[in-house]
Amino acid sequence: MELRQLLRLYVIPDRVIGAPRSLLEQTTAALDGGATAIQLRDKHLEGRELLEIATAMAALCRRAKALFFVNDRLDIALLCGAHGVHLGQDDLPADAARRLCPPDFIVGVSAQSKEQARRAKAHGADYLGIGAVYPTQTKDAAALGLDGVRGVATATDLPSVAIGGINLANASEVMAAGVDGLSVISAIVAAPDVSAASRLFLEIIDNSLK
Ligand code: TZP
Ligand code: MG
Repeated sequence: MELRQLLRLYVIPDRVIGAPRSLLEQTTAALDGGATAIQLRDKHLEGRELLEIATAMAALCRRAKALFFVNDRLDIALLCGAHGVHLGQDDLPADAARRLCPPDFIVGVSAQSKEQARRAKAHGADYLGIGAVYPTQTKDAAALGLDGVRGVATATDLPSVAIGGINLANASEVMAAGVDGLSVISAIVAAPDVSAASRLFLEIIDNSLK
């Protein structure tokens, strides 16, 4: 499947927001519900434990034929057998990361503006994470709004996912802003039924792409 299609429902498990379920339980449930990509994003775990969890998450994703990404940590992404890494504006630049990666490794970059999107493409990024779309309690990030997302998404021809404050009620309007998929934390991992929530998101996303 093409990268664009594999980015349709990009779920980011979270130890705190998704508690009491573990990262692995959240991953399994999201994959059962049809998540097409999973990202390990944890700003607190040390390398050893992160590598152990990443390796287990990578195996679950491979079995489900979903993509697996590690946020920030290229070293962990390369070591655990992830499909790629996701880098923010303060992380390694994509072109530097590329020098350490095998050729088919996927490098995703966060972009909040057209300029950042164009630079990410020039540096060899494979896809963009665009956001925050809406204000969210999950991360202190400026909200771009739908017009802002549309501007960043159309600044390059890279596949893109939107992130930030996305829920079942606004999912279709976010898709209509021109992204290829949605990246979601709280509306999925804090839902009573993670699989059911994933399934509902995927249905909205697939309907938007028809
Ligand atoms: N980057 C921009 S907003 C955000 C990240 C990691 C958090 C998204 O979380 P939620 O709970 O889906 O709003
Ligand atoms: Mg980062």
